[in-house]
Amino acid sequence: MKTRVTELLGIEYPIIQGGMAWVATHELASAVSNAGGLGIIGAGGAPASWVREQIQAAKKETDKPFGVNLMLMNPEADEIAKVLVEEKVKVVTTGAGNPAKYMDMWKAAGIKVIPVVASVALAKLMERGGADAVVAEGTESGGHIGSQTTMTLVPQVVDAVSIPVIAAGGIADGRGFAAAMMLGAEAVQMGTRFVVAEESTVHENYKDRIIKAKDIDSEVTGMSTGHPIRVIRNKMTREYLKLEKEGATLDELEHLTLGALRKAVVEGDVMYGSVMAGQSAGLVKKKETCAEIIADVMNTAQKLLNR
Ligand code: TUI
Repeated sequence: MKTRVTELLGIEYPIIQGGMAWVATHELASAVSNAGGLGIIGAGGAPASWVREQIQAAKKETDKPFGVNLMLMNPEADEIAKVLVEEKVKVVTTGAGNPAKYMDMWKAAGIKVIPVVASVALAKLMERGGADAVVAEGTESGGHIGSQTTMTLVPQVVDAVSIPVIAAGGIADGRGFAAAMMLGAEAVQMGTRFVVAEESTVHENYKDRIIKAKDIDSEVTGMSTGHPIRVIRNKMTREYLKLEKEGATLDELEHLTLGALRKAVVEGDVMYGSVMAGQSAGLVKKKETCAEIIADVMNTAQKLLNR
């Protein structure tokens, strides 16, 4: 399928893998790129040296384009922004902030810049700043989220900018893909479904928890801290939400979540860890290779769109 996004990125299918902290390693990114989508390495909160190693490993595993997501709250964000230029990364997505201060440097290096936005205002600002496309991410997504739903955000961003829009949040199959196209998107970004991919290196307990998840199993922590994070409900979230309701301090809340994502992804502690996932977890039913996931999404979508 050809869209402005496949042309821009030089990929076969308009499917981008979310740049998930701790989850989106070079193994997952190169598998998605080799399957014809755009794989993304997620810098998350990792040091710049780790990001460089991941990029170098991915280059050995694929000759197709791949990208890196810079999570802008990373304390080494400035350094990572430079590593992306030095390593000649082709595509950068950003999350959890405004990447304006890096835009000129990245554009001068010929990098395709695709900020993730959760509002029309930021989408317009990013277009003015030289972004090549935007990911419009709805509140159905996992991890750090905005408040608009995908259904309402995507068409409003499409109307507000001329650059291509990539839809994210709640999309995990060909039906979601087709719906996103109807809203005016020219590609989709999927995270949760790729967490469960065979090539994903996350702990099996994490994958099993997503596969087991029902529609209502996610909730949002951190509303009061200004950093709302969607995760699968467990002992940690119950404790967190109780403390949040009782007016706990930022310090107390942070103590509970500190290292919690690592605990879930690496140690497989899905009771006390932070099991970030989108509302689409209820749609994810089995472990498959990235190639099988992409083929399934595209087959269903093509049938629906050609009707
Ligand atoms: O970034 C994400 N999702 C993430 S990042 C992450 S790691 C993390 N861990 C602990 C605390 C915070 C983050 C887990 N999941 N998605 C992209 C995204 N960006 N969604 C929403 C936004 C966003 C929100 C506010 C982008 C910009 C923004 O404000 C811009 C401004 O003006 O500062």
